[in-house]
Amino acid sequence: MGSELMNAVIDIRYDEIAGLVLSALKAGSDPLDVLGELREGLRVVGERYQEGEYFLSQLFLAAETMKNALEVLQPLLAATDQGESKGTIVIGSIEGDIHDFGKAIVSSLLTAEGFHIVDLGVDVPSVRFVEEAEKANADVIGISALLSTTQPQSRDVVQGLERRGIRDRFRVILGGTGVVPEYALAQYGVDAAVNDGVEAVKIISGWLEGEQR
Ligand code: B12
Repeated sequence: MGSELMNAVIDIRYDEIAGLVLSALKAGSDPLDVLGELREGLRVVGERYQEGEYFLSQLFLAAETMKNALEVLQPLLAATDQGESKGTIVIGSIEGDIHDFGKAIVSSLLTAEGFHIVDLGVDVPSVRFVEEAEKANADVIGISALLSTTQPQSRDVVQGLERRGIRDRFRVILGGTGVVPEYALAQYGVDAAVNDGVEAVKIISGWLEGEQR
């Protein structure tokens, strides 16, 4: 049996969700646990959509529900003392992909850890990741891709860096629900691949706090 928050997402209670998130937080729930429950709800919605039990309209309303929840939750995830930046991360959802909740969440978590985020938005061509990373003198390129059809484009980003002879200047991390880390590492030439934002923060912090390539 899932939690009330998870069920509220599954039942697409988009008008109640903000209040439920607020109550959970007021009752002392950790924002990351709240996020976990919301994600679990979305995972079930995705499954039901895949199995034909939910229609596309319900996928959209579930997204609306998540948006309402994030309005309350996201500022807490991003809370930071705004000290000195620990490094710059250029992030975006790759071309053909408009999923952006995961990108928004991981950006908030990284901001909270003291990283500077350059958000390129959604549907971003691979070449733009390369250009913007160079322009921002970034340390890390973060690619969000939730579709099995869009994930392979992370290879194009890596190859774009190689063609310009600047592969060594950047770490590349692919993220998104459905990303299979071992497969992505073997196939796309990225430095890391994750399907969890907290894990991503650990990896990036490890890279930028001392470790040298
Ligand atoms: C919400 C949603 C939508 C919304 C997106 C709204 C929005 N603004 O983001 C809408 C309705 C628009 C949508 C559309 C579609 N969707 Co959709 N969607 C989902 C759903 C239900 C939830 C995704 C989500 O937001 N999860 C919550 C976030 C917080 O979790 P997350 O993305 O995993 O992110 C975390 C980590 O992965 C990581 N992370 C994420 N990005 C990054 C990036 C970096 C750099 C790093 C380090 C980490 C990181 O950190 C995050 C925090 O922990 C998933 C189901 C699922 N299993 O998740 C399907 C799902 C992803 N969608 C799917 C599909 C098929 C589609 C459509 C093709 C449907 C259609 N026929 O039109 C379209 C494609 C649109 C497009 N071109 O992109 C499939 C993909 C199947 C596949 N393997 O390819 C899924 C898996 C559903 C399913 N089971 O069938 N979708």
